Amino acid sequence: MTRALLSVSDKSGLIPFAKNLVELGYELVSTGGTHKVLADAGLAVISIDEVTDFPEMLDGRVKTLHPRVHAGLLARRDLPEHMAKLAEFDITPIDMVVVNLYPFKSTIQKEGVTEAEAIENIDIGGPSMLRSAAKNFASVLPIVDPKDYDVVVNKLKAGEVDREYRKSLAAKVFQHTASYDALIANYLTETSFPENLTLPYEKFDDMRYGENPHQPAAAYKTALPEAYSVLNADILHGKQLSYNNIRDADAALRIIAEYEETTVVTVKHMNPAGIGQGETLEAAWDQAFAADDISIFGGIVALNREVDVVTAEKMHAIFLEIIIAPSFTPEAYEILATKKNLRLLTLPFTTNIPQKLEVTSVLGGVVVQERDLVGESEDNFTVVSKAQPTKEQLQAMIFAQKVVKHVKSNAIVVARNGQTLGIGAGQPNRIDSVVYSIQKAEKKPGFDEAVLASDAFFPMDDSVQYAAEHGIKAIVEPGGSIKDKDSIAKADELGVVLIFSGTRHFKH
Ligand code: 93A
Repeated sequence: MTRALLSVSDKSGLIPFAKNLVELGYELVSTGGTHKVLADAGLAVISIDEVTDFPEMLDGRVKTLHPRVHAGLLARRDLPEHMAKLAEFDITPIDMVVVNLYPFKSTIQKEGVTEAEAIENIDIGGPSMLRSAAKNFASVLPIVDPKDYDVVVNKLKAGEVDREYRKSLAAKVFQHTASYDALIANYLTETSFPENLTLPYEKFDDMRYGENPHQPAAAYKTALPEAYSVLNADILHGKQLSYNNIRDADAALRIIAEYEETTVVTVKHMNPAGIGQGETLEAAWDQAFAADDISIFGGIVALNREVDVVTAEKMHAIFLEIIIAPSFTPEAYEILATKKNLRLLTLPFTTNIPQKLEVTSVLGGVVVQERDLVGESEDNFTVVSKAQPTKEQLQAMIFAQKVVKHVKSNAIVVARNGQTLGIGAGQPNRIDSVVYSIQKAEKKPGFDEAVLASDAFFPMDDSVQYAAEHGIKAIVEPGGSIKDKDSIAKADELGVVLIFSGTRHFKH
Protein backbone atom coordinates (compact mmCIF):
# COMPACT_ATOMS: atom_id res chain seq x y z
CA MET A 1 0.00 0.00 0.00
CA THR A 2 1.20 3.53 -0.74
CA ARG A 3 1.47 5.91 2.18
CA ALA A 4 1.06 9.69 2.37
CA LEU A 5 2.08 11.80 5.34
CA LEU A 6 0.03 14.96 5.74
CA SER A 7 1.01 17.72 8.17
CA VAL A 8 -0.21 21.16 7.22
CA SER A 9 -0.74 24.51 8.88
CA ASP A 10 -2.76 25.85 5.95
CA LYS A 11 -5.60 23.36 5.78
CA SER A 12 -7.25 24.79 2.67
CA GLY A 13 -8.11 22.17 0.06
CA LEU A 14 -6.93 19.45 2.43
CA ILE A 15 -10.10 17.36 2.77
CA PRO A 16 -10.95 16.94 -0.93
CA PHE A 17 -7.29 16.22 -1.67
CA ALA A 18 -7.08 13.60 1.10
CA LYS A 19 -10.32 11.99 -0.12
CA ASN A 20 -8.82 11.67 -3.57
CA LEU A 21 -5.69 10.10 -2.11
CA VAL A 22 -7.78 7.52 -0.26
CA GLU A 23 -9.63 6.72 -3.48
CA LEU A 24 -6.28 6.29 -5.18
CA GLY A 25 -5.33 3.70 -2.57
CA TYR A 26 -3.21 5.78 -0.24
CA GLU A 27 -3.03 5.18 3.46
CA LEU A 28 -2.94 8.48 5.38
CA VAL A 29 -0.65 9.36 8.28
CA SER A 30 -1.00 12.68 10.04
CA THR A 31 0.04 14.96 12.90
CA GLY A 32 -2.24 16.33 15.66
CA GLY A 33 -4.25 19.16 14.12
CA THR A 34 -4.22 17.76 10.60
CA HIS A 35 -5.22 14.34 11.91
CA LYS A 36 -8.21 15.85 13.66
CA VAL A 37 -9.45 17.66 10.53
CA LEU A 38 -9.15 14.49 8.44
CA ALA A 39 -10.73 12.22 11.07
CA ASP A 40 -13.58 14.72 11.56
CA ALA A 41 -14.20 14.54 7.81
CA GLY A 42 -14.69 10.81 8.24
CA LEU A 43 -11.39 9.70 6.73
CA ALA A 44 -9.37 6.78 8.06
CA VAL A 45 -6.09 8.24 9.20
CA ILE A 46 -3.18 6.85 11.18
CA SER A 47 -1.78 9.08 13.91
CA ILE A 48 1.93 9.97 13.71
CA ASP A 49 2.60 8.54 17.20
CA GLU A 50 1.52 5.12 15.96
CA VAL A 51 4.24 5.36 13.32
CA THR A 52 7.01 6.70 15.55
CA ASP A 53 5.88 4.86 18.68
CA PHE A 54 6.64 8.12 20.43
CA PRO A 55 4.21 10.79 21.63
CA GLU A 56 4.32 14.29 20.20
CA MET A 57 6.35 16.16 22.80
CA LEU A 58 7.80 19.49 23.90
CA ASP A 59 4.63 21.38 22.95
CA GLY A 60 4.76 19.89 19.47
CA ARG A 61 8.37 20.88 18.82
CA VAL A 62 9.06 17.18 18.26
CA LYS A 63 6.34 15.36 16.35
CA THR A 64 7.77 14.02 13.14
CA LEU A 65 11.51 14.26 13.79
CA HIS A 66 12.06 10.53 13.94
CA PRO A 67 14.00 7.89 11.96
CA ARG A 68 10.76 6.03 11.24
CA VAL A 69 9.61 9.09 9.33
CA HIS A 70 12.89 10.12 7.75
CA ALA A 71 14.10 6.62 6.86
CA GLY A 72 10.67 6.01 5.35
CA LEU A 73 11.17 9.09 3.21
CA LEU A 74 14.85 8.83 2.37
CA ALA A 75 15.28 5.11 1.58
CA ARG A 76 16.27 4.58 -2.04
CA ARG A 77 13.72 2.26 -3.54
CA ASP A 78 16.24 1.13 -6.16
CA LEU A 79 18.78 -0.08 -3.57
CA PRO A 80 17.98 -3.50 -2.07
CA GLU A 81 20.18 -2.70 0.98
CA HIS A 82 18.02 0.32 1.76
CA MET A 83 14.81 -1.61 1.44
CA ALA A 84 16.23 -4.45 3.53
CA LYS A 85 17.14 -1.95 6.25
CA LEU A 86 13.56 -0.64 6.34
CA ALA A 87 12.29 -4.20 6.64
CA GLU A 88 14.82 -4.97 9.39
CA PHE A 89 13.49 -2.10 11.49
CA ASP A 90 9.89 -2.61 10.43
CA ILE A 91 9.68 0.84 8.82
CA THR A 92 6.99 1.49 6.25
CA PRO A 93 8.12 3.58 3.25
CA ILE A 94 6.35 6.94 2.83
CA ASP A 95 5.57 7.83 -0.79
CA MET A 96 4.17 11.31 -0.47
CA VAL A 97 4.67 14.22 1.91
CA VAL A 98 2.08 16.97 2.07
CA VAL A 99 3.43 19.71 4.28
CA ASN A 100 3.11 23.42 4.59
CA LEU A 101 4.91 25.25 7.29
CA TYR A 102 4.19 27.14 10.49
CA PRO A 103 3.18 30.64 9.36
CA PHE A 104 6.41 32.42 10.25
CA LYS A 105 5.83 35.28 7.81
CA SER A 106 2.33 36.21 8.93
CA THR A 107 3.44 35.84 12.55
CA ILE A 108 6.24 38.41 12.26
CA GLN A 109 3.92 40.73 10.33
CA LYS A 110 1.50 40.85 13.27
CA GLU A 111 1.50 44.07 15.23
CA GLY A 112 3.40 43.73 18.52
CA VAL A 113 4.59 40.17 17.99
CA THR A 114 7.10 39.00 20.59
CA GLU A 115 10.38 37.33 19.73
CA ALA A 116 9.24 34.26 21.67
CA GLU A 117 6.11 33.98 19.53
CA ALA A 118 8.14 34.38 16.34
CA ILE A 119 10.60 31.71 17.42
CA GLU A 120 7.81 29.28 18.28
CA ASN A 121 6.67 29.71 14.67
CA ILE A 122 9.95 28.52 13.22
CA ASP A 123 9.03 25.18 11.72
CA ILE A 124 11.72 22.52 12.04
CA GLY A 125 9.96 19.21 11.46
CA GLY A 126 8.04 20.41 8.38
CA PRO A 127 11.05 21.61 6.36
CA SER A 128 12.91 18.47 7.40
CA MET A 129 10.23 16.21 5.95
CA LEU A 130 9.91 18.32 2.84
CA ARG A 131 13.67 18.24 2.29
CA SER A 132 13.85 14.48 2.84
CA ALA A 133 11.01 13.90 0.39
CA ALA A 134 12.44 16.38 -2.12
CA LYS A 135 15.88 14.77 -2.00
CA ASN A 136 14.20 11.46 -2.79
CA PHE A 137 11.88 12.92 -5.45
CA ALA A 138 12.64 9.92 -7.68
CA SER A 139 10.36 7.90 -5.40
CA VAL A 140 8.59 10.34 -3.08
CA LEU A 141 6.23 13.18 -4.00
CA PRO A 142 6.97 16.36 -2.02
CA ILE A 143 4.00 18.75 -2.00
CA VAL A 144 4.35 22.12 -0.32
CA ASP A 145 1.72 24.19 -2.14
CA PRO A 146 -2.05 23.53 -1.91
CA LYS A 147 -2.29 24.93 -5.47
CA ASP A 148 -0.57 21.73 -6.65
CA TYR A 149 -3.11 19.31 -5.14
CA ASP A 150 -5.30 19.13 -8.24
CA VAL A 151 -2.46 18.57 -10.69
CA VAL A 152 -1.02 15.82 -8.50
CA VAL A 153 -4.40 14.08 -8.25
CA ASN A 154 -4.91 14.31 -12.02
CA LYS A 155 -1.47 12.88 -12.70
CA LEU A 156 -1.98 10.07 -10.20
CA LYS A 157 -5.37 9.26 -11.74
CA ALA A 158 -3.75 9.17 -15.17
CA GLY A 159 -1.42 6.57 -13.73
CA GLU A 160 2.00 8.18 -13.90
CA VAL A 161 3.73 11.11 -12.29
CA ASP A 162 6.59 11.83 -14.66
CA ARG A 163 10.12 12.49 -13.45
CA GLU A 164 10.15 16.02 -14.79
CA TYR A 165 7.12 16.94 -12.70
CA ARG A 166 8.52 15.24 -9.59
CA LYS A 167 11.70 17.20 -10.05
CA SER A 168 9.76 20.46 -10.38
CA LEU A 169 7.97 19.68 -7.10
CA ALA A 170 11.34 19.06 -5.43
CA ALA A 171 12.74 22.31 -6.81
CA LYS A 172 9.67 24.12 -5.49
CA VAL A 173 10.26 22.63 -2.05
CA PHE A 174 13.86 23.85 -1.90
CA GLN A 175 12.84 27.29 -3.21
CA HIS A 176 10.21 27.40 -0.51
CA THR A 177 12.36 26.22 2.40
CA ALA A 178 15.25 28.46 1.29
CA SER A 179 12.95 31.46 1.22
CA TYR A 180 11.41 30.44 4.56
CA ASP A 181 14.85 30.18 6.13
CA ALA A 182 15.88 33.49 4.56
CA LEU A 183 12.98 35.22 6.31
CA ILE A 184 14.01 33.67 9.62
CA ALA A 185 17.65 34.63 9.06
CA ASN A 186 16.67 38.23 8.26
CA TYR A 187 14.41 38.40 11.28
CA LEU A 188 17.26 37.33 13.55
CA THR A 189 20.00 39.31 11.81
CA GLU A 190 20.96 42.59 13.43
CA THR A 191 23.72 43.69 11.04
CA SER A 192 23.09 45.42 7.70
CA PHE A 193 25.55 43.40 5.69
CA PRO A 194 25.59 39.76 6.88
CA GLU A 195 28.05 37.04 5.81
CA ASN A 196 25.48 35.63 3.40
CA LEU A 197 22.92 37.82 1.73
CA THR A 198 19.54 36.12 2.08
CA LEU A 199 16.85 37.97 0.20
CA PRO A 200 13.46 36.29 0.09
CA TYR A 201 11.49 37.37 -2.97
CA GLU A 202 8.21 36.07 -4.32
CA LYS A 203 7.04 36.05 -7.93
CA PHE A 204 5.05 39.17 -8.73
CA ASP A 205 4.55 38.48 -12.39
CA ASP A 206 6.14 37.05 -15.49
CA MET A 207 6.82 39.83 -17.94
CA ARG A 208 6.35 39.65 -21.70
CA TYR A 209 9.99 40.68 -21.89
CA GLY A 210 12.61 42.76 -20.10
CA GLU A 211 14.22 46.01 -21.12
CA ASN A 212 14.09 44.79 -24.74
CA PRO A 213 11.94 42.20 -26.50
CA HIS A 214 14.78 39.67 -26.73
CA GLN A 215 15.31 39.65 -22.93
CA PRO A 216 13.03 37.26 -20.97
CA ALA A 217 12.04 38.78 -17.63
CA ALA A 218 9.96 38.55 -14.47
CA ALA A 219 9.28 40.77 -11.47
CA TYR A 220 9.60 39.69 -7.83
CA LYS A 221 8.42 41.45 -4.72
CA THR A 222 9.97 41.22 -1.30
CA ALA A 223 8.45 38.43 0.80
CA LEU A 224 7.68 41.02 3.46
CA PRO A 225 5.85 43.51 1.26
CA GLU A 226 6.57 47.23 1.31
CA ALA A 227 3.41 49.31 1.32
CA TYR A 228 4.80 52.13 -0.80
CA SER A 229 5.77 50.22 -3.94
CA VAL A 230 4.62 50.04 -7.53
CA LEU A 231 4.37 46.28 -6.89
CA ASN A 232 1.72 47.05 -4.29
CA ALA A 233 -0.29 49.48 -6.42
CA ASP A 234 -3.83 48.65 -7.54
CA ILE A 235 -4.05 48.49 -11.31
CA LEU A 236 -7.50 49.92 -11.97
CA HIS A 237 -7.24 49.95 -15.72
CA GLY A 238 -5.04 48.98 -18.65
CA LYS A 239 -2.83 46.09 -19.62
CA GLN A 240 -0.09 44.43 -17.57
CA LEU A 241 2.84 46.59 -16.49
CA SER A 242 6.02 45.96 -18.44
CA TYR A 243 9.52 45.67 -17.02
CA ASN A 244 10.33 49.25 -18.07
CA ASN A 245 6.96 50.46 -16.74
CA ILE A 246 7.70 49.05 -13.31
CA ARG A 247 11.10 50.71 -13.12
CA ASP A 248 9.83 54.04 -14.45
CA ALA A 249 6.84 54.05 -12.11
CA ASP A 250 9.21 53.24 -9.26
CA ALA A 251 11.35 56.24 -10.18
CA ALA A 252 8.24 58.46 -10.21
CA LEU A 253 7.17 57.18 -6.78
CA ARG A 254 10.57 57.86 -5.30
CA ILE A 255 10.57 61.43 -6.60
CA ILE A 256 7.05 62.34 -5.59
CA ALA A 257 7.73 61.03 -2.08
CA GLU A 258 10.03 64.07 -1.66
CA TYR A 259 7.09 66.46 -1.64
CA GLU A 260 4.25 67.22 0.76
CA GLU A 261 3.05 70.01 -1.55
CA THR A 262 0.59 69.33 -4.38
CA THR A 263 2.97 67.93 -6.98
CA VAL A 264 3.02 66.30 -10.40
CA VAL A 265 6.05 64.31 -11.54
CA THR A 266 6.62 63.05 -15.07
CA VAL A 267 9.24 60.41 -15.76
CA LYS A 268 10.91 59.06 -18.87
CA HIS A 269 13.50 56.30 -18.78
CA MET A 270 13.82 56.62 -15.01
CA ASN A 271 14.74 60.30 -15.11
CA PRO A 272 12.32 63.06 -14.23
CA ALA A 273 11.12 64.87 -17.36
CA GLY A 274 9.30 67.63 -15.51
CA ILE A 275 8.11 68.37 -12.00
CA GLY A 276 5.50 70.94 -11.14
CA GLN A 277 3.69 72.22 -8.08
CA GLY A 278 0.69 74.47 -7.64
CA GLU A 279 -2.21 75.52 -5.47
CA THR A 280 -4.36 72.95 -7.24
CA LEU A 281 -3.54 69.67 -8.94
CA GLU A 282 -4.44 71.22 -12.27
CA ALA A 283 -1.96 74.04 -11.65
CA ALA A 284 0.72 71.54 -10.66
CA TRP A 285 0.01 69.60 -13.85
CA ASP A 286 0.30 72.77 -15.93
CA GLN A 287 3.72 73.46 -14.38
CA ALA A 288 4.94 69.89 -14.88
CA PHE A 289 3.72 69.83 -18.46
CA ALA A 290 5.25 73.21 -19.27
CA ALA A 291 8.52 72.03 -17.70
CA ASP A 292 9.00 69.70 -20.66
CA ASP A 293 6.04 69.43 -23.01
CA ILE A 294 7.86 67.06 -25.39
CA SER A 295 9.53 64.45 -23.19
CA ILE A 296 6.26 63.79 -21.35
CA PHE A 297 4.83 61.96 -24.38
CA GLY A 298 4.72 58.25 -23.65
CA GLY A 299 5.78 59.01 -20.09
CA ILE A 300 4.74 58.10 -16.60
CA VAL A 301 2.89 60.59 -14.43
CA ALA A 302 2.69 60.49 -10.65
CA LEU A 303 0.36 62.88 -8.82
CA ASN A 304 0.12 63.12 -5.04
CA ARG A 305 -3.51 64.22 -4.83
CA GLU A 306 -6.78 62.68 -6.02
CA VAL A 307 -7.03 63.15 -9.79
CA ASP A 308 -9.95 65.46 -10.60
CA VAL A 309 -11.84 66.01 -13.86
CA VAL A 310 -9.94 69.07 -15.07
CA THR A 311 -6.55 67.45 -14.55
CA ALA A 312 -7.83 64.21 -16.10
CA GLU A 313 -9.02 66.08 -19.19
CA LYS A 314 -5.62 67.68 -19.64
CA MET A 315 -3.79 64.38 -19.24
CA HIS A 316 -6.27 62.70 -21.56
CA ALA A 317 -5.18 65.05 -24.32
CA ILE A 318 -1.72 63.50 -24.58
CA PHE A 319 -0.25 60.02 -24.92
CA LEU A 320 0.84 58.64 -21.53
CA GLU A 321 1.82 55.12 -20.44
CA ILE A 322 0.89 55.22 -16.76
CA ILE A 323 -0.86 57.54 -14.33
CA ILE A 324 -0.34 56.77 -10.68
CA ALA A 325 -2.11 58.65 -7.91
CA PRO A 326 -3.64 58.04 -4.48
CA SER A 327 -7.08 58.00 -6.13
CA PHE A 328 -9.20 59.18 -9.07
CA THR A 329 -12.62 60.74 -8.82
CA PRO A 330 -15.18 58.55 -10.64
CA GLU A 331 -15.56 61.19 -13.36
CA ALA A 332 -11.79 61.52 -13.81
CA TYR A 333 -11.48 57.76 -14.01
CA GLU A 334 -14.19 57.59 -16.65
CA ILE A 335 -12.39 60.11 -18.85
CA LEU A 336 -9.02 58.42 -18.59
CA ALA A 337 -10.31 54.85 -18.86
CA THR A 338 -11.54 55.49 -22.40
CA LYS A 339 -7.94 54.82 -23.46
CA LYS A 340 -7.51 51.07 -23.65
CA ASN A 341 -3.79 50.88 -23.01
CA LEU A 342 -3.31 53.66 -20.48
CA ARG A 343 -2.55 52.13 -17.07
CA LEU A 344 -4.30 53.78 -14.14
CA LEU A 345 -2.74 52.86 -10.81
CA THR A 346 -3.65 53.85 -7.27
CA LEU A 347 -1.42 53.70 -4.23
CA PRO A 348 -1.58 55.46 -0.87
CA PHE A 349 1.28 57.96 -0.99
CA THR A 350 3.81 58.74 1.69
CA THR A 351 6.78 61.02 2.16
CA ASN A 352 8.31 58.49 4.49
CA ILE A 353 10.18 55.77 2.61
CA PRO A 354 11.70 53.21 5.01
CA GLN A 355 15.46 52.64 5.09
CA LYS A 356 16.23 49.33 3.34
CA LEU A 357 19.03 47.84 1.29
CA GLU A 358 19.18 48.57 -2.43
CA VAL A 359 20.60 45.76 -4.57
CA THR A 360 22.31 46.34 -7.91
CA SER A 361 23.73 43.63 -10.17
CA VAL A 362 27.25 43.57 -11.47
CA LEU A 363 28.74 40.72 -13.48
CA GLY A 364 29.46 38.03 -10.91
CA GLY A 365 27.73 39.62 -7.95
CA VAL A 366 25.69 42.39 -6.46
CA VAL A 367 26.52 45.54 -4.58
CA VAL A 368 24.20 46.62 -1.81
CA GLN A 369 23.79 49.93 -0.10
CA GLU A 370 21.27 51.79 2.03
CA ARG A 371 18.78 54.05 0.26
CA ASP A 372 19.62 57.71 -0.31
CA LEU A 373 17.03 59.13 2.07
CA VAL A 374 18.92 62.19 3.26
CA GLY A 375 16.45 65.04 3.67
CA GLU A 376 17.13 68.41 2.05
CA SER A 377 17.24 71.36 4.40
CA GLU A 378 18.57 74.92 4.49
CA ASP A 379 20.21 74.03 7.80
CA ASN A 380 22.84 72.08 5.85
CA PHE A 381 23.54 74.93 3.42
CA THR A 382 26.70 77.02 3.64
CA VAL A 383 26.79 80.24 1.63
CA VAL A 384 30.34 80.40 0.25
CA SER A 385 29.94 83.35 -2.13
CA LYS A 386 29.89 87.03 -1.30
CA ALA A 387 26.41 87.30 -2.84
CA GLN A 388 23.68 86.21 -0.44
CA PRO A 389 20.62 84.15 -1.49
CA THR A 390 17.08 85.48 -1.36
CA LYS A 391 14.39 83.51 0.44
CA GLU A 392 12.92 82.53 -2.93
CA GLN A 393 16.26 81.26 -4.16
CA LEU A 394 16.68 79.14 -1.05
CA GLN A 395 13.23 77.61 -1.54
CA ALA A 396 13.99 76.92 -5.20
CA MET A 397 17.28 75.28 -4.20
CA ILE A 398 15.55 72.91 -1.78
CA PHE A 399 13.03 72.06 -4.50
CA ALA A 400 15.84 71.46 -7.02
CA GLN A 401 17.95 69.42 -4.56
CA LYS A 402 15.03 67.03 -4.08
CA VAL A 403 14.98 66.50 -7.84
CA VAL A 404 18.70 66.26 -8.51
CA LYS A 405 19.18 63.20 -6.31
CA HIS A 406 16.79 61.27 -8.61
CA VAL A 407 18.52 62.23 -11.85
CA LYS A 408 21.19 60.01 -13.39
CA SER A 409 24.63 61.52 -12.88
CA ASN A 410 26.08 63.82 -13.93
CA ALA A 411 22.89 65.53 -12.84
CA ILE A 412 22.09 69.21 -13.14
CA VAL A 413 18.67 70.65 -12.39
CA VAL A 414 17.69 74.18 -13.30
CA ALA A 415 14.50 75.11 -11.48
CA ARG A 416 12.48 77.81 -9.88
CA ASN A 417 10.46 77.06 -6.77
CA GLY A 418 7.75 74.60 -7.80
CA GLN A 419 8.90 73.92 -11.35
CA THR A 420 11.85 72.32 -13.09
CA LEU A 421 12.96 74.26 -16.15
CA GLY A 422 15.81 72.15 -17.48
CA ILE A 423 17.25 68.80 -16.42
CA GLY A 424 20.65 67.60 -17.59
CA ALA A 425 20.97 63.85 -17.00
CA GLY A 426 23.51 61.12 -17.50
CA GLN A 427 26.25 63.06 -19.30
CA PRO A 428 29.71 61.66 -18.63
CA ASN A 429 30.98 65.16 -17.96
CA ARG A 430 29.38 67.74 -15.76
CA ILE A 431 29.72 70.77 -17.98
CA ASP A 432 27.70 69.05 -20.72
CA SER A 433 24.84 68.57 -18.26
CA VAL A 434 25.16 72.22 -17.22
CA VAL A 435 25.03 73.40 -20.84
CA TYR A 436 22.13 71.13 -21.74
CA SER A 437 19.99 72.00 -18.72
CA ILE A 438 20.47 75.74 -19.21
CA GLN A 439 19.76 75.56 -22.92
CA LYS A 440 16.46 73.86 -22.11
CA ALA A 441 15.64 76.26 -19.30
CA GLU A 442 16.54 79.62 -20.80
CA LYS A 443 13.68 79.61 -23.30
CA LYS A 444 11.11 79.15 -20.54
CA PRO A 445 9.09 81.80 -18.77
CA GLY A 446 10.32 82.02 -15.19
CA PHE A 447 13.96 81.53 -16.11
CA ASP A 448 14.82 84.85 -14.43
CA GLU A 449 14.01 83.13 -11.09
CA ALA A 450 16.05 80.03 -11.88
CA VAL A 451 18.61 78.39 -9.60
CA LEU A 452 20.91 75.55 -10.55
CA ALA A 453 21.55 72.42 -8.48
CA SER A 454 24.34 69.91 -9.09
CA ASP A 455 24.40 66.36 -7.68
CA ALA A 456 28.16 66.49 -7.09
CA PHE A 457 30.89 69.09 -6.81
CA PHE A 458 32.27 71.07 -9.75
CA PRO A 459 35.75 69.80 -10.59
CA MET A 460 36.64 73.23 -11.97
CA ASP A 461 35.16 76.68 -12.37
CA ASP A 462 33.76 76.19 -15.89
CA SER A 463 30.27 75.20 -14.66
CA VAL A 464 29.89 78.31 -12.51
CA GLN A 465 31.20 80.42 -15.38
CA TYR A 466 28.81 78.97 -17.96
CA ALA A 467 25.83 79.19 -15.60
CA ALA A 468 26.54 82.76 -14.52
CA GLU A 469 27.16 83.94 -18.07
CA HIS A 470 23.84 82.41 -19.15
CA GLY A 471 21.58 84.00 -16.58
CA ILE A 472 21.73 81.73 -13.52
CA LYS A 473 21.95 83.80 -10.35
CA ALA A 474 22.20 81.12 -7.66
CA ILE A 475 23.89 77.72 -7.58
CA VAL A 476 23.83 74.89 -5.05
CA GLU A 477 26.35 72.06 -5.13
CA PRO A 478 27.82 69.78 -2.45
CA GLY A 479 31.32 71.28 -2.45
CA GLY A 480 34.37 69.19 -1.65
CA SER A 481 36.52 69.64 -4.76
CA ILE A 482 40.18 70.58 -4.39
CA LYS A 483 39.29 73.35 -6.81
CA ASP A 484 36.32 74.67 -4.79
CA LYS A 485 38.14 77.96 -4.34
CA ASP A 486 38.22 78.48 -8.13
CA SER A 487 34.44 78.00 -8.32
CA ILE A 488 33.93 80.36 -5.36
CA ALA A 489 36.22 82.98 -6.97
CA LYS A 490 34.31 82.67 -10.24
CA ALA A 491 30.99 83.09 -8.44
CA ASP A 492 32.29 86.22 -6.74
CA GLU A 493 33.77 87.56 -9.98
CA LEU A 494 30.43 87.13 -11.77
CA GLY A 495 28.28 88.11 -8.78
CA VAL A 496 26.25 84.93 -8.36
CA VAL A 497 25.24 83.07 -5.19
CA LEU A 498 27.11 79.83 -4.51
CA ILE A 499 25.98 77.50 -1.76
CA PHE A 500 27.50 74.24 -0.59
CA SER A 501 24.91 71.66 0.47
CA GLY A 502 27.46 69.28 1.98
CA THR A 503 25.69 66.21 0.57
CA ARG A 504 26.52 64.47 -2.67
CA HIS A 505 23.72 62.71 -4.55
CA PHE A 506 25.35 60.55 -7.21
CA LYS A 507 22.97 58.21 -8.98
CA HIS A 508 24.79 56.00 -11.43
O1 93A B 1 7.47 22.02 15.81
S1 93A B 1 7.91 21.35 14.62
O2 93A B 1 9.03 21.93 14.01
N1 93A B 1 8.29 19.83 14.97
C1 93A B 1 7.90 18.78 14.25
O3 93A B 1 8.37 17.67 14.49
C2 93A B 1 6.92 18.95 13.21
N2 93A B 1 6.35 18.10 12.35
C3 93A B 1 5.46 18.76 11.59
N3 93A B 1 6.69 21.36 13.58
C4 93A B 1 6.36 20.22 12.93
N4 93A B 1 5.44 20.06 11.94
C5 93A B 1 4.57 21.12 11.41
O4 93A B 1 3.35 21.07 12.08
C6 93A B 1 4.19 21.01 9.97
O5 93A B 1 5.15 21.61 9.10
C7 93A B 1 2.87 21.74 9.90
O6 93A B 1 3.04 23.09 9.59
C8 93A B 1 2.31 21.65 11.31
C9 93A B 1 1.08 20.79 11.32
O7 93A B 1 0.69 20.53 12.64
P1 93A B 1 -0.77 19.98 12.97
O8 93A B 1 -1.01 18.80 12.08
O9 93A B 1 -0.71 19.60 14.42
O10 93A B 1 -1.74 21.08 12.70
